[in-house]
Amino acid sequence: HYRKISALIFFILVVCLVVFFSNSSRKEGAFRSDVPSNQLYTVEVINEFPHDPDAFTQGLLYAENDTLFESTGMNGASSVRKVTLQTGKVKAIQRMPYSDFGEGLTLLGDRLIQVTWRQSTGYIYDRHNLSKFEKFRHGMPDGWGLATDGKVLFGSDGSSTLYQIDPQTMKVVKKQIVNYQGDEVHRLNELEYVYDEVWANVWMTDCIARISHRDGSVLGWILLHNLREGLLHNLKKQIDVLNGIAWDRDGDRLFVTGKWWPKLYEIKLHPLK
Ligand code: DDQ
Ligand code: CA
Repeated sequence: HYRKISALIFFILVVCLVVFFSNSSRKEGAFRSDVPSNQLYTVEVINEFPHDPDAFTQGLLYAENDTLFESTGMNGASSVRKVTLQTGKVKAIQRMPYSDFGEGLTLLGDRLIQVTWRQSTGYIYDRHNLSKFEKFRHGMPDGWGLATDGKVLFGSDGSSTLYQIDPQTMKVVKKQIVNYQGDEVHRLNELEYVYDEVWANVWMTDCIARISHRDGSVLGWILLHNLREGLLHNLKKQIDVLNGIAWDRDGDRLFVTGKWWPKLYEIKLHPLK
């Protein structure tokens, strides 16, 4: 009798596990095995630059003249900074109060716009001296990524929703569920507007999703696991996830880095053969 019950419990457990794993693989577009190869890209490293290994990178953007702006997170270590591409040197920094956890960052005209993690608030800074203009509330439950096409702000909150925010009122004007062939893509993190698409780091993966802001569909996946492998090779200090995409529109250069990564990479995409 006892043996029968334990066999039954074992059987139920196996069924649960099978259902759980088939469900999770169905939902996570990033891990499907039936992705057409013309939607997959690998990256070639064109250049390596130093990056502050104490920067818990949450937002990254290219301004001009080899200058990047970066937002960093962690309570007590959050900041907005202006960084020289070639040296990784911090040229100017605005530190945030301990209570603030810096997240996504974007540049619209002279205004550097940053969201914070859990307060549904953000800050606007003067791009020239990083002085604070104002604090605002955004309509997202959480603040993760931020980008702009020059007209609207694109925002993410760690879910599968891509938000569009009016930069004048800071109100959410549109929400889209990001999906890959109908399956939701969760944990959207740092964002960048590139080639009229919205690119998103998927949190805790070495993947970037190329999202259409027209309908939220994922057009392709960029696979960047080779960067982590390169970093782990000669590592002195702990690193965290891939995070931070920047695009130099005029020079058509792409940059990526990660949280506490000692390097920032200029990359080139190649379709997977
Ligand atoms: N996020 O960037 C993915 C939105 C948050 C990452 C936070 C990871 C570190 C947590 C440390 C907790 C300190 C409050
Ligand atoms: Ca970015």
